[in-house]
Amino acid sequence: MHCKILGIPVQDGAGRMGCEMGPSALRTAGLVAALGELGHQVSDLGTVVPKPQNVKPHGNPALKALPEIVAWTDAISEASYAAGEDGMPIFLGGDHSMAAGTLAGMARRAAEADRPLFVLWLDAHPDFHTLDTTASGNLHGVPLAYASGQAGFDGFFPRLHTPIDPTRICALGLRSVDPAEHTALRGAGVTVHDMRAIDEHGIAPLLRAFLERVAAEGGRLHVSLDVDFLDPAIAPAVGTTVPGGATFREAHLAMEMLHDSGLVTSLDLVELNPFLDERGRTATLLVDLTASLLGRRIMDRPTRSH
Ligand code: 5AB
Ligand code: MN
Ligand code: MN
Ligand code: MN
Repeated sequence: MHCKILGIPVQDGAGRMGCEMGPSALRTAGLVAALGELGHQVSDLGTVVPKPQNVKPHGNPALKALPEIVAWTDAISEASYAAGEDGMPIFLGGDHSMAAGTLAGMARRAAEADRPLFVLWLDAHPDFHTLDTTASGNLHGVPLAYASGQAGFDGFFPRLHTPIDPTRICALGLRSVDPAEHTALRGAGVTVHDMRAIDEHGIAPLLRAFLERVAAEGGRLHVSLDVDFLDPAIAPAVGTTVPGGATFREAHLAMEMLHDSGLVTSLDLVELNPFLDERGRTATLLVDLTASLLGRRIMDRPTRSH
């Protein structure tokens, strides 16, 4: 596999500063070496730079940094589209607003290859607000709604080449959903497995069912991993901690299953705030999870799980 690493140091979408240090922390924690040790070719494509542009004022007075995030989204869309020509792009965030661009770029790539794009959204939150419904105004809470073509972004965010079909999105690990997001997720037909579902069924059957669908439809799969998917006890370096997240083994198992599926074509690592970390442990955990997704395993397995 040719892994293409792209740094996206956006932090204006989050409520607090620090995510701009995320790409540096992930590189410092040894991401390139970890992937190299698994036999992958790794290219570091460097860092995305935002493309400033005129954005008209929006009616929602709560919105924060709209022109900045629009500038990032445009640049990220183009850069991720370019990176997605071949190999496996790994996007190092950066707050989750960057997924507006990575999803747009990967959806455009998939459409050109005549393949449906599926999204696995690993997060405590669905990030399914529109510019009109967000109460915090923090734009890391909107990328999934934007990329799946929900109303209200026209004339503000860059026009989508290919909106992602919301029924091809699976959100796993949710435990903080705002009322407007709840309504919108149900209306759009997003598959949601909240933490309760993981508690009741285990993460494996929920993920397996989704992966079987992706395979059956010949899809590509983009994985968006928000640090707050993980329990804050193992991943403290995030501004939006919510108790009751995925455990160390649940997260690794998900990554191991994703690897075995052979379906993953791109990955976001987002919301790491190194200013809040404890001696790099969250950055190190993210590197280890990425390694599991790219083939690191405890023991050889006689058969694939899919
Ligand atoms: B994250 C909240 N829904 O809109 C909002 O960390 C949280 O990228 C958004 O998932 C969390 O501010 C965004 C309350
Ligand atoms: Mn453009
Ligand atoms: Mn998120
Ligand atoms: Mn989140």
